[in-house]
Amino acid sequence: MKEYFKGISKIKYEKGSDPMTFRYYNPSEKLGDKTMEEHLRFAVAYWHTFGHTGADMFGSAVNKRPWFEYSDPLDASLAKADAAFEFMSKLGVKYFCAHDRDLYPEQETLRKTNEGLDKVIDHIKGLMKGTGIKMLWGTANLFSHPRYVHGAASSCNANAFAFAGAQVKKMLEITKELGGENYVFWGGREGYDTLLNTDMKLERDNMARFYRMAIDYAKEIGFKGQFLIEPKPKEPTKHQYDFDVQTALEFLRAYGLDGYFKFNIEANHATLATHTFQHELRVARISGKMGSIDANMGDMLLGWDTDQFPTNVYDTTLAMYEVLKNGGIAPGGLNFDAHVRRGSFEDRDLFYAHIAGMDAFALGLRIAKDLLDDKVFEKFIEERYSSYNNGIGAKIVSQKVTLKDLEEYVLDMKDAGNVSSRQEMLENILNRYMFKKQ
Ligand code: XLS
Ligand code: CA
Ligand code: CA
Repeated sequence: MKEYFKGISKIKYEKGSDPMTFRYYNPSEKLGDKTMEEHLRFAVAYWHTFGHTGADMFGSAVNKRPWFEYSDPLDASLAKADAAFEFMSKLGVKYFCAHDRDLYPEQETLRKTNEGLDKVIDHIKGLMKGTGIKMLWGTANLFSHPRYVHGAASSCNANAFAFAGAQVKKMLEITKELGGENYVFWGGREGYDTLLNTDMKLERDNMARFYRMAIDYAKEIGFKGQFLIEPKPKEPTKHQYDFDVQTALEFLRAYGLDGYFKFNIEANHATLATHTFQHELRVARISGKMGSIDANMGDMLLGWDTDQFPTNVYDTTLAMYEVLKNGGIAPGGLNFDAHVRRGSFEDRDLFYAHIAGMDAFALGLRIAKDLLDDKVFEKFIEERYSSYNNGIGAKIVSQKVTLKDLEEYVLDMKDAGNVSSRQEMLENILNRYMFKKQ
């Protein structure tokens, strides 16, 4: 088979300074009851890593990948798959995530598209068997084609809704066939640009109907993977209905669908919603809805979804803190929904970028584990809320008091007795764990 990444061999854990090796990610090392590989469950995003051309709204493609050079769509898709599995094997990542259209591009009819897709899936099955690489999640691209100009499940056009349903049906079948462990819904155009032309109630009702159909079909074909919703507040639409975890959860509860879904939480989408990554993970965790992670980061000076490789170790530490507190992320994982910057156009940059992201999360995992083992925040938080353990607090918690009782309790009290929240002290302690020699 043709070799696409010549001169690069299997990436090793070396603890040294060579950026083409891992310094912190040692897959077989045990941290607590799991190996680092089991904790982190890294996945490569097919669309960015193998499909991104580096084009932006001001400039054309800069990434000249060898698998882009085929004019026939089937040849191009097979070459892309070969390159993908060579890359993932050399990197040592055991999972990938993909949209239907990443695997094979749309043809003039859905029938023709599906025929081509089947051929590529056959080929990918062989590659998966040969390498042991698995599918973390599958999804349908319901946003790129012009027919989704007004949305997919929330479109004003019932034909667009029908196309979207047909695509999800096929991709559920494929995800099942490939043993995918999750299935993601990212509602890229499920939102609106102006309320002047929008029947919000019908659009939201239709989205719920769409999810219901997917649940029914998954049952019918015996797909057992976890359904995930990926919140994002905006872009490309002004407002996306799955704005953030809390909003999407409320939507699911309103339609009686919450039992069927968890969330795929993306760092860059959290910050677009003016939340921290940790906030979104926390909301999901305390609701029992942490499903999977799209591991990337945005740029605070740019107001859009830049999908950069995650290298901010504060963020990865606090993310892994939430994951550890959740008892792990499986059957989800950490999918690098990220693309190299336009200036990083050489093929080897794909390795440097993934190594950077994997090491940042591995280091974050090590630090988060130390923080948790020492119960650094737990002890502080326990003490901070201890007024609810006895007296009036315990009565509030057990719902044994009324407003009248509360009035009687405080009527002659001169001072509530607050103590400091010690934010700066805690931030300093976090720094000491961050920069303890790892
Ligand atoms: C776009 C989303 C998308 C989903 C999958 O912003 O991140 O890539 O993860 O459709
Ligand atoms: Ca994503
Ligand atoms: Ca994104």
